[in-house]
Amino acid sequence: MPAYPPEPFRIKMVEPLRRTTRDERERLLAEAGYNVFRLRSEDVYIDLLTDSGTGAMSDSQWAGIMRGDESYAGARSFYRLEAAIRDIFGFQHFVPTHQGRAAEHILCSLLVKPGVRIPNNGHFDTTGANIRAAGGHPVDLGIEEAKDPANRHPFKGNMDLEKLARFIEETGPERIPFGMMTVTNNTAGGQPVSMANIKGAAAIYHRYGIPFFIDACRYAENAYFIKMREEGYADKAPIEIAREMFSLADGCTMSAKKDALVNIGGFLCVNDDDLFERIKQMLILREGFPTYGGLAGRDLEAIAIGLYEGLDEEYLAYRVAQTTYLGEGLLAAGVPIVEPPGGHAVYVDAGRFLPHIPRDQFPGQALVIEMYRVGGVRAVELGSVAFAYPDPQSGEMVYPPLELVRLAIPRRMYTRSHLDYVIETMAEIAAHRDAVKGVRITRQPKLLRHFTAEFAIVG
Ligand code: P61
Repeated sequence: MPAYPPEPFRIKMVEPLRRTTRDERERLLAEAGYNVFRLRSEDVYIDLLTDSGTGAMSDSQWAGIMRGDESYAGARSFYRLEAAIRDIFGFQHFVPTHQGRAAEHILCSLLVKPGVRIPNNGHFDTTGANIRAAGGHPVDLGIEEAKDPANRHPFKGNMDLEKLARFIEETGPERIPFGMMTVTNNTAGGQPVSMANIKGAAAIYHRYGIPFFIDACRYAENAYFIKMREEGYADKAPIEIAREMFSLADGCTMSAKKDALVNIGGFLCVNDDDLFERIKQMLILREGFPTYGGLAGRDLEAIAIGLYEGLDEEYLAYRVAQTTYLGEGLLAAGVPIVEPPGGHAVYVDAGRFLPHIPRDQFPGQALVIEMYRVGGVRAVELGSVAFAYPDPQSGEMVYPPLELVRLAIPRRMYTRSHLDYVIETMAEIAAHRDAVKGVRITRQPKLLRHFTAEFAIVG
């Protein structure tokens, strides 16, 4: 088993968890239309649905909540956050937003016109959906190694730089209003991107005059991986690595619900003065006045503190070790995962784990249902339910490379014994996996269907 460093904190407040019986869970699943997003959280024992906004805040952050300045304009908490963002991210301008997708929405509504294409190493679903909603096409250009779950490439989240250059030549830079890079690459398994790769992508974008935006939500975990895995960074602090990453870009979108260790919040940064003026107008229309942008003053305060806590090296070492512990534990229990384990989550390769279930019966969703049924553990499908879509021309289904189920670890929340329980649950499923049945969709919306779709068990 890999090393599991003791938690660099102690517990000051507890939240009771309720165990349910298997019969209860069977009934709750049926009532939820076999979609675990529709379960009540109090019916979930270990909730690995997401690491987004689910972590525990520190005593300093809670103290910050009390100090929050709720003035409509010019709040002290805004200036505190501005100082933190300038120190770490270094961009000229920023606006707070209520979460990451609001930053994406503002950026896309200003820059994406029908027919444009936006490259990325891997768009997350909200980013892709915001680009599509504005009439553009998101394009993923991750490296080939990311398609092989057993490949232990140290920077499996990287962009394929040759593909990027070719893509720009073929598309024409005039049809690419901006380019992106997501750190860490969530869709590829929470895998990091190397500094060399970010530098390479920035150079290509800038050669063609294309503004470069980083989707920054797990930037601190990415910085830690660079420190551990990339030559020349071992002696640098994560904050220095982060500063270098952002110095290469023209702006970023950020969901503070991840590496800023808060329950809600986000921001959008840019260097361009004109674009910033337009962003402010759109922000006022959609989110709020530029010094609070859809958040309370206390939220801004908690983000300002959380940004630094999220970059703390001891915290990051513990954080990444937790994910590694869960990932290696699952492998030892005979559960195939995307290797190596990512920063915020372990991604189970449900296609390989349940090979008897065809893709159109959603092996990932089948596994998510079984995890809840057996152990009261909630995970999220990130396979064909989340990502498959009919080709606009031929109408044929376009499937994502892998059928994945993500076990995301909320920050500073679960202990090692919770993770052991998850490993035991998965080992139990492994013992009867041939009996797990596929599902079909009985109801679905047009966009982001995995949130609300309903399912029925096949056979
Ligand atoms: C997550 F099932 N992620 O991973 P917002 N970029 C990236 C993200 O990972 C991300 C956002 C932008 C979530 C929450 C989530 O279908 C889902 O603050 C790389 O959530 O708006 C969010 O940030 C958006 C889970 C989002 C989902 C959409 O769990």
